[in-house]
Parts: sequence; C-alpha cells; structure tokens
Amino acid sequence: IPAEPSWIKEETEETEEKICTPKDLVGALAINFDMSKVEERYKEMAVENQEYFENGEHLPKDCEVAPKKNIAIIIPFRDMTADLFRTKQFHYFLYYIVPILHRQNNHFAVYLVNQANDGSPFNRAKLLNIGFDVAKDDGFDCFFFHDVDLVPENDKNIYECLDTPRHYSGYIDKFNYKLPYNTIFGGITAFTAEAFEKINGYSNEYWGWGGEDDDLERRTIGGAKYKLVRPSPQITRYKMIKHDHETSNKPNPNRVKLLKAWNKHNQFDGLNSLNYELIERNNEVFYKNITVDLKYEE
Ligand code: UD2
Ligand code: MN
Repeated sequence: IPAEPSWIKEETEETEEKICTPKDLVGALAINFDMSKVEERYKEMAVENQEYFENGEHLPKDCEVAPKKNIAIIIPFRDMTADLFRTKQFHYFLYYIVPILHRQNNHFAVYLVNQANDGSPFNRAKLLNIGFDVAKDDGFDCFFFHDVDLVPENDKNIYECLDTPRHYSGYIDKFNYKLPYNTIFGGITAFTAEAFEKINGYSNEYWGWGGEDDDLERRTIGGAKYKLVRPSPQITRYKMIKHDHETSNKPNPNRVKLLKAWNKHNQFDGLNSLNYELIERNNEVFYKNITVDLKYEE
C-alpha cells in the first residue's frame, strides 16, 4: 500500500483558515489558436511554469489544500493524425490552462489517458472512466472530464467540484455561446467522486463517435435526479479548436439504440464493470501520461 500523499490533509480547525484562494485573476483572456506557433508558445509556457509542478501535479502556495480541491482533469486521447493535430491541440490546451489554473491556486493534475492504437474504435467514455479510476486511486477527489480541444476564455471560470455535478462547456464560440440543445452534457463536466460513483460513471459500451455524453446526462439527471447545473454563461465561455472528425472515430451506429436503453444497462455497465489493462504510465512536467488497452471485443 503506497503511503498517503503529503497533500492529503485532515480537515482541522487550524487548516480551515488556510483555504486556498485564487491569486491575481485577470478576467477575460484573448485566446487564439495559430497552429504555426503552438510549439514555440508551449515551450515559453513550460519555461515560465515548470517550477510550480512536481510529479506532473501543480501544488498551491501559501495555503492548506481545501476539501474537494484536489482536481484531476481527465482528457480522453488518441492521436492517429499524420500531422499530430491532437497532440498540438493538447499543447494549446496546456499552454492556456496551466497559467489559468496556476492563478486559481489549487492542487491539480492533468491526466492524459491514451487509448492504445490496436485498431479498436475510439471510446471516449471508457477512457474517462479509467482516468477516474486511476486518479481516485492517486488521492484526487474532484474530477473534470475534459475534451482536449476546449479552452476557457476567462480565468474567473473557477475549476472546482460542488456536490451537484456540473456541465461546464455549455457556452462555446462554435455555437455562438448558446446551448445547441438544453440537455447537452458533452465537452466538459465536473463530478465529485461520490457523485460519479453514484451514477456508476459512464457507460463503457459506446465505441466510436457520439451518444456517450447524452447517456451520462440520462444517468445524472434522469437516474440520480441531480439538477442540470451549469456555471455562469457570461464567465464560463470556451473556445474550441476547429477540427474535422477522425476517420478512425466514425459515428457509432449503435448510439441511438444504446441511448434509448440507458436505464436498462446503467446499473451494470459503468465503473462496476470497468475492465482494462494499464500498459504504461509516466509523469511529464505538466501532466500524467497513461496508456491503456480497452479490451475491445468485436
Ligand atoms: C462532441 C462533444 C464531446 C463528445 C463527442 C462525441 C461537446 C463540446 N463535445 O465533440 O464531448 O461527446 O461529441 O463523442 O459537446 N479524441 C481524441 N482522438 C480522437 C477522437 C477524439 O483524442 O481520435 C478526444 C479528444 O479529447 C476530443 C474528444 O475525444 O476532444 C471528443 O471528440 P471530438 O472532439 O472529435 O468530438 P466533438 O467535437 O464532436
Ligand atoms: Mn471536439
């Protein structure tokens, strides 16, 4: 059994007054994705921020870690593009989010959960379940399920978990900062461990593009009866990196059927049936890199 990480602290009266608070927030930020500049910008960010990181984790300063502030940002990932476009998206993601979350002054780690290239269809939902499993084991208690191509436009968009799960990415430039439909739950969501376990996580059965996000909405709102909550539409705005869909991530032909039957499989398809193999893990400066075999069976 590994030793308790040093940042896990009992909540006592002494630590209570040292709750971590953001420092020097600036508000709205100019975000632009010039792909010819991404690597140069990423390097600049790295030089300026590496001192705040240890073992792929950002440590807050001048405070004790507050409860529910040990944040794991889980990114589902596979890059099969010839020009490493998803990797560039990830570098832009870090370039923008590291300084933002540094100012928010919390303990956080980004988990890049890589699906092994074994010819299986992409499975975003299962990758996110695995990220939860690993990060919870590492001691994290607040989970952001986060697409790689979304960047906050305002640093007052505070990353934290409340008891009620929240959908963060309702307001995206691509959709003119309007909800494309009321129950949308894709992109970014935030859950405590308790809430995510209560709904049994995502379904593991969505192979290919689409449906898994709506299935999560059904489990959270329809099943567990949480309210559908989103943080402020004025502040919680995102820019999305423009991209086409990978030919290796075709729309899942079963997605409509699976979604219709969500309440027939949510009890036994999810965290409690999660089956995978951890192939490799290592800590980079700004993130924790994990490669997994999803045990795809045709
Ligand atoms: C929408 C949802 C997304 C998900 C998806 C359907 C929003 C804002 N986004 O995104 O959350 O529900 O529909 O599955 O509602 N990825 C890779 N490699 C791949 C394919 C995907 O890394 O080959 C990852 C990456 O983190 C990406 C995410 O999966 O951001 C979602 O895939 P997408 O960006 O192609 O899907 P999109 O934009 O239609
Ligand atoms: Mn996308």
